Amino acid sequence: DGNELPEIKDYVDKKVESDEKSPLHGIAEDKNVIFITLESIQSFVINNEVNGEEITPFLNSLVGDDSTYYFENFYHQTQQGKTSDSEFLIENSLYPLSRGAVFFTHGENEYHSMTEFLGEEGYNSAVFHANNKSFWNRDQMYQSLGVDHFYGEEAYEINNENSVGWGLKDKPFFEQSIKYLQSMEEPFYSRFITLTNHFPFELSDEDSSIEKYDSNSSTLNNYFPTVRYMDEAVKQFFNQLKASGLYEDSVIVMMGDHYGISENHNKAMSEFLGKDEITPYDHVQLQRVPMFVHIPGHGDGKIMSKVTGQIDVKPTILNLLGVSAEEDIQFGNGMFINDRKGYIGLRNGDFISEEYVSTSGVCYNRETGTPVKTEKEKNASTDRKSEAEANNQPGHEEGSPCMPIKQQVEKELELSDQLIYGDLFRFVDFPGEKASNE
Ligand code: GP9
Ligand code: MN
Repeated sequence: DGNELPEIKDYVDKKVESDEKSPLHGIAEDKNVIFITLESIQSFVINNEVNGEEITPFLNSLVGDDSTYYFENFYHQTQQGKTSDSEFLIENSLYPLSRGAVFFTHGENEYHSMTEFLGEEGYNSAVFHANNKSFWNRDQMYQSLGVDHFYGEEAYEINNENSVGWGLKDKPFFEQSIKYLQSMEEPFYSRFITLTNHFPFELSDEDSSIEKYDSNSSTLNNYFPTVRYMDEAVKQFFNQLKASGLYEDSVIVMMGDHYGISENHNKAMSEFLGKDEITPYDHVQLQRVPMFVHIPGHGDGKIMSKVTGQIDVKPTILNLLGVSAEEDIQFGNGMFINDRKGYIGLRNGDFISEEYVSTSGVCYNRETGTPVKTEKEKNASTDRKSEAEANNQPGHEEGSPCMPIKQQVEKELELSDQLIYGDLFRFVDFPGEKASNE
C-alpha cells in the first residue's frame, strides 16, 4: 500500500538529493546516447601492460582526451545478477538485490527508468545484445523499463566463424548493429552489451593481438587477449559511427559492468600487480571499473578522480541531456556535481568514501590503505605491533569514523529493497505525468 514511501522520500530528500546544478547540465541536449557495456572489464587494465604490451590502447587514448571524461574511481555495485544488475543500477539508480537477480525476481514491477525519462523527451530506445532474449529475463524486464526495441540473437547472423565462447564476437556484433542504429529515428538512446570478454575468456589465436599472461590462473592469463579484443571492437565501432555520420550527434558512454577476475585468482592477481598479497582493501579497490563519458567536440574532458559508481549513471546522463528527474526517487548523484552524498555503497554493505574504504569490519584510509585508528585505539598506549594487529581485526570498525557512513549505507540498501519488494513505484507519480493518467 506504499506506507513506507514517506520515509523513503524523506530520506532521499535529505540525504541524497542535491540542489546543485551540474555545470554540464544540458550540454548534450537532444544528442543521441550510445551506451556501451564493456563486459567484465576492471580499471586495473587501463594504462597498464602485460608482457610489455599495452592492454587497451584505444581506451587509453580516450583517457585524457579533450572530449572524454574518464572516471578513475568508479565502482561497480553489482551482486549475483551480474550484467543485469549493472543494467538495473544505471536505469533506475536503485541498488540491486542482495540475492538473486532483480531482473528475474521483480521483472514485472513498475519502474521510473532512465529509458522512460528519455522517452518522455521524445527519445527512441533500443538495446543491442547478441544473446538469447530471455537470458536474465531481459525480454520481460525491458518491457518494464520501457525499452522500445530489443535486438537480440535473432537480429544477428551468427555462425561458427563469427562466434566464440558465449556467442557472436564483439567485432561482428558492432558491424551488424550499425545498420539497425542508422535506422533509428533520432534522438535515440541505444545500449550495446558486449560479450566476448566474458569468463572463461576464450579467443582464437587469430583474434588475439597480445599474448596471454603467464601465471597459475588460466582465467587471468586468458583475460588480457579478450580485453584487448574488446578494446579493438570498440575502436572499430567508433570508426563506424564516424563513417555513418552518427558520431557528431551522439554522446558515447562506456562502462564496465562488473569484475572479471574473482578473488579465487588473488594469488595470480597479486603477481600481476606486483603486490605481496591482495588485502581486503585491495579487493575493494579492484571493484573499480572504467567509466567514460565521451562528448565529441566538447574540448573540456579530463580525468575525474572523485569516488563515483553505477548508481550515479542515471542522474549523470539525464543531467547531460538537460532532463530533470529531481523529484524522482533515486539513490545516486550526478557525477559532475560537487555536492554529492560522498560515498558509494556496495551491495554487501561495504563502502568507499573520499576518505575511507570500509570492508570486512575494518575502516581503511582510502589513500594509504592502512586501517584508521579509532579514538579509543589512539588513546590506548599499547606496543606498536599489537596495535596494528588490533586495527586489522574485524569489529575494529566499531567507533571508527566509518561507522556513521556504514549505517547510512545499510539504511539505503534497506530502503531500496523496500521499493523493489513492495513494487512501490506504482504509488509514485512519474514526474511530468499528466494528472489524467492517474
Ligand atoms: C549474458 C551476458 C553476460 O547475456 O550479459 O552475463 P553475465 O554473466 O556477465 O551477467
Ligand atoms: Mn557481464
